[in-house]
Amino acid sequence: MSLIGARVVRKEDPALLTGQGAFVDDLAPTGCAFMAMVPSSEAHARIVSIGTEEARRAPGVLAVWTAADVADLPLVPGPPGLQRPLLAAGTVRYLGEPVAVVVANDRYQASSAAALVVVDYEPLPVAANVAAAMAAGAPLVNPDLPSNVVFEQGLGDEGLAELEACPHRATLRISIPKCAPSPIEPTGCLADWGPTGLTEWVPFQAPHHLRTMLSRFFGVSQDQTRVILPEIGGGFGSKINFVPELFLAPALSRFLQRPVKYIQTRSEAMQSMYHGRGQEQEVEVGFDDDGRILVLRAMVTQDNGAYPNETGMGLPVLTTTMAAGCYHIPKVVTGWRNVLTHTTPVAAYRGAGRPEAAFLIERTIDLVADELGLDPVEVRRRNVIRTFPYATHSPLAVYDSGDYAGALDELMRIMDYEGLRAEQERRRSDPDAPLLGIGFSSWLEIAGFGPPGSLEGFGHLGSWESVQVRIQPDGSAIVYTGAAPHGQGTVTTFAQIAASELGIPFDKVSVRYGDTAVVPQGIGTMGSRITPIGGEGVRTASGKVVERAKRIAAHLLEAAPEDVVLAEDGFAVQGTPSRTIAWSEVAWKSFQPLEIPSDLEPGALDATVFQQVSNFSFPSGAYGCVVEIDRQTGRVEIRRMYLVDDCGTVINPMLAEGQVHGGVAQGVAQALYEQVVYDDAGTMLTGTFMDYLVPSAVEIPPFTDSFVCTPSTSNTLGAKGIGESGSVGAPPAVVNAVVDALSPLGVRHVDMPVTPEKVWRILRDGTATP
Ligand code: MCN
Repeated sequence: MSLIGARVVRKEDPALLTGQGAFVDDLAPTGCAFMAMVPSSEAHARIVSIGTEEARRAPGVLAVWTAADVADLPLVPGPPGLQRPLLAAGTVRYLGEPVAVVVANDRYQASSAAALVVVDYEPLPVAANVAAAMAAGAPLVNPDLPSNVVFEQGLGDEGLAELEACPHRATLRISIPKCAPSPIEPTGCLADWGPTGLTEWVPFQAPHHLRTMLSRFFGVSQDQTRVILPEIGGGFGSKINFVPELFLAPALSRFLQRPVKYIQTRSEAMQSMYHGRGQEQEVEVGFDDDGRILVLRAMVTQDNGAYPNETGMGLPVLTTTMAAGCYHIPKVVTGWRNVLTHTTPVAAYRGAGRPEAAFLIERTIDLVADELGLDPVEVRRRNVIRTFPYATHSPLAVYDSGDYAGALDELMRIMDYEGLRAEQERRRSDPDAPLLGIGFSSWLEIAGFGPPGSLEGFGHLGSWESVQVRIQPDGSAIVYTGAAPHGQGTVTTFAQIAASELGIPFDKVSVRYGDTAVVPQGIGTMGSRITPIGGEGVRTASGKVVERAKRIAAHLLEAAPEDVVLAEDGFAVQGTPSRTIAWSEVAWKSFQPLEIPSDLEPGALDATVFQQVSNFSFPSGAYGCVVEIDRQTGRVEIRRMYLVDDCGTVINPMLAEGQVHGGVAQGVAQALYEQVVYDDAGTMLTGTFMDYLVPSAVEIPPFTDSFVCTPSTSNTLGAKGIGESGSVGAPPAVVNAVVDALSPLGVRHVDMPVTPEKVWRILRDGTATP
């Protein structure tokens, strides 16, 4: 009867496939006005003047606002003391920062008029990267702060003596460039102030938090503030951040007494949608003759862009928390710093700090193997953790369960490692054959954000999720949840869990989310939490409903409650299968006082839980990658990726595989293609998809999938998150394969993205320096 583990097709798809899903841009209420932003054309400059007259006179224009017009409004919600303005006031701090906003009767009038706003800038010195921002005399991004380093936890001397005592030592410097999240739907919103208050339709990952912030921002009660999620075309973390547009549209709607819509263009998304990644890592590692790692010291410097936010500042914390990966390392010392630069703000992007951690430790493992001339798989085997729970160097991370060696064994089984090494040897002696590289990553990440108290400093992340399960009088079930999915199949997953727990057919279970007037409280999507926390909530709430329903069923069947068991779409008396009653009958009778036990109150069969869990979950896996490198052009082609995942109990293997493939696609993209580039003046050189390669199906390699399963001990489902796994595990596997292919040239490290030009230069110069 259980659907846990079944390849059920998605309930979400029929509406999307038949064009009936409504995204925010499909909504067009009567009288809707359109908003366009005027972005800064400078990375750092004093605003001398803003000329708005011509724009105001343009056809259809209803209002043009600059900082002076919003002076009475609060700042955009963010870390206290570090909040950004709605519109740049006096100074712009990154290219693309909103300077003015124009509202007109249609979007073309709005964007044409926005182009007529004339801003006179006096350019100021720019710090476009962390090196420039940390240099002596660097221009301050935030003049109210003493330096561009906003938060820092130094390494000090800790671990140095232990490092000195190690038989072998090595160092590694890694630079991880920024990525643009690039969901298929850029962001947008539609705000409407009506007689009952504000309604905002917005693709957002935490609607209740936005509701709270809107209500505070405008000084109206939560009752008068409603946030509705339309269909969402992907988010990948980028739709969890507060941006000025989400507050400007309601402000303008209130002012104009008309609905106001904003739809970001693709070019605006490249500049304004918060970027991800962006780290400099310095690693020192000490190890013995057998490749056992004894000491790891790592300093992580995070580029936060011009305005820091909670998720962005949390990135180096997550990286350093997970820096030791799945390995038992007796001494781990980590430090981090958040640095402001004159670039687009940086925030969570799929994986958020954990891809960077996996890259750090998995590159380090290969470095150790290289130093000792050992096989990288063998070095992994010698260092992996084998007993659980495992307390790490960080109080945040106590690993719940895992079988890291088992995942490696499974990887060896599916990829014919020995055959590949033999082929590599043959290729190396044939100057005309492409180089072959084989790379691994035994990655591990922290997901299921988070147990109570663990993420208090991270704004709205954690720590519970709301779920209500309600049986309708016709015997169908509705699951209401505060989880706010944006493409990952939550409706199907929750329906599978509820159907399994309630014994109600899958087709008779529906799932509602994403309207704060329908689901009053919730947290949302971040840190692959919906299945381990929200899914657990579905199970808990369903169990409570079953308990109440059993008592009524027992009363109606004239049996003892302990003898009543779930049967197909209803209940039966144990040992007497012919004595049954349907859910519909029990649900209908639950409203009738004379039909239920006298100590029960009449009312719906429902239960609400605010589900908490005892710990994060720690998904892991072993990925293998085989690359071929063209010796003439430097082009890296991935021949195949081998993916072994452990997300504990798999609820829906088809959706889990889809999640892995999507994440791996993003990981491969980061490893080989994607990189946001700024010049020293803070000008973004990768402002369009002509310069920033988001891979298509052609660039995505074939995969071989497999799963191992170590159930999580953090929830009774045994589920770990899998929504970010691929993006965590893929980059080091790909880059390790590239370095493996180039290792005869003395190459020990190549930074991402491994572009053909980079590899071509290495091949041409025959040098280890990329
Ligand atoms: N699943 C499963 N068994 C498990 C865990 C998950 O079958 N043990 C499947 C379920 O189908 C579930 C899905 O995987 O619906 C993802 O579940 P989970 O790992 O709990 O992650 P979340 O639902 O919390 O999703 C968030 C995660 C994050 S943080 C980002 S970013 C992300 C992602 O997932 N962005 C996505 N996946 C995305 N997928 C799409 N299509 N679009 C995005 O923007």
